[in-house]
Amino acid sequence: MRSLLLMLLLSCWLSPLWAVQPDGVVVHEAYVRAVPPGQPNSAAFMVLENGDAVDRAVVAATSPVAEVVELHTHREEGGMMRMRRIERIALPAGERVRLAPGGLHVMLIGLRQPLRVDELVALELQLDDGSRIGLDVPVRALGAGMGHQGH
Ligand SMILES: [Cu+2]
Repeated sequence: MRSLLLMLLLSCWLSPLWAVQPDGVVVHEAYVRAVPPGQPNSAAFMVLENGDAVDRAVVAATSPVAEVVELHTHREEGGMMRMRRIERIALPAGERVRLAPGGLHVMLIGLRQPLRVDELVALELQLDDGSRIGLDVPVRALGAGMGHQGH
């Protein structure tokens, strides 16, 4: 009986510690845009959820399917939406950041192979704390009008 009481006390005392333990960064709804053969570039989109209690950022990405992988956003310049390379994608503590066509994306430049629908593309994200997130991202077709023009 005494040990049971002790266990109950311990679990009550420990649970707040578990609650603050970081969940880290979790990736949801990741996909890579399918492109016709011969098209040099594509992009990966996803929702990044920072379950951590501290701000994080994606600082780099790599993939075996592209010569170069960059972090990009879109900015309006002179009435035109243009892609710009950025150094990092900020992931504020406890928030979700959506990478989507027309906004933030992971740019795949110089594709080494065609990207066919339903194939999986290996993609690794590097965070500012040095940790890496390895993903197998499915290739999806984007609807008309969602085009992401190459450089
Ligand atoms: Cu881009």
